[in-house]
Amino acid sequence: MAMRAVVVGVGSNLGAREAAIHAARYLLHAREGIEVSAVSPIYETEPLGPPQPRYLNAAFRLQTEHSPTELLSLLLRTERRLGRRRHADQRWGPRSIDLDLLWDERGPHESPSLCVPHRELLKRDFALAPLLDVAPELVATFGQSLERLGGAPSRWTRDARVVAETSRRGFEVDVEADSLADACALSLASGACVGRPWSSLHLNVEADVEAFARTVRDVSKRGFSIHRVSISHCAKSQWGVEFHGACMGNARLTDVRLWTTPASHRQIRLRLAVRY
Ligand code: A4P
Ligand code: MG
Repeated sequence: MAMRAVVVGVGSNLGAREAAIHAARYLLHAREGIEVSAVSPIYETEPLGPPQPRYLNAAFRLQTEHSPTELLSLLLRTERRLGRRRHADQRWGPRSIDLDLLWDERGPHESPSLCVPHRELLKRDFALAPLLDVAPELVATFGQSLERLGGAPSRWTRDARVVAETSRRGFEVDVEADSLADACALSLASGACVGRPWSSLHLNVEADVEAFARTVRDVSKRGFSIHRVSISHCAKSQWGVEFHGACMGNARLTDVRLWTTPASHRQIRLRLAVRY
């Protein structure tokens, strides 16, 4: 199937919202057959629906060869990997990440599980504004609907509340990673994108530190360069892994530690320190 453009709407109002948006971008970009070609600004918006925290909303433009239904299952899987748990009784309730297929260059799609363009699109400024940022060719089609809703919501700025989510101890993203390399790259991507000194990641994967050291090579294939890796056996049968000198943009990874605890060898915790 030939590549075409689609736009995915992103929303988050629980946890480290901005990190979740960047992590979603990374996870989608890392899939075969998907390239994230544009990312809108991030808007902070008033919640629609029951009382709940404010949202961060954005949109990704993708070049993809996947069918709409394949894309929907990829989006749902990506939401699960970022800790989204659905509650059947909670329509429009708070969520760590929401990924909706807003628009498809190939035209409308209607099936029991998927409707594109998204059914609520024309009623939502928080979806329309970022959509038009990444698909300006749609201004003629959807611009008037956005004006009717009062225009674009005010641009998000790094306000105190957002900083509080991610400063001091850093932020946490709960991820089910397919591999440690994936988890590490993901953590780097989300940490480096938001410019925070620390990110920490809880993994539910079966792995040991030797396997981790081997997969570090895979991490470097994803655009990070790593110069030195060392593994040490810490007290109380805890393992530590450190590596130094990974780069992403102007970020310099200065320290990485990975450890398992004797109580739960399946729980692996990864903490990364990134300096700017
Ligand atoms: N589905 C059908 N069409 C689509 C599509 N185009 N994209 C089906 C994605 N999914 C689509 O999704 C339920 C099912 O919709 C999917 O499994 C798929 O088969 P969901 O995200 O679990 O649904 P939900 O959240 O319970 O309800 P709904 O109506 O989809 O919620 P929305 O539309 O996602 O809205 N306020 C602000 N400011 N910003 C927001 O982003 N988001 C919501 C949730 C509420 N309030 C908000 C925001
Ligand atoms: Mg949704």
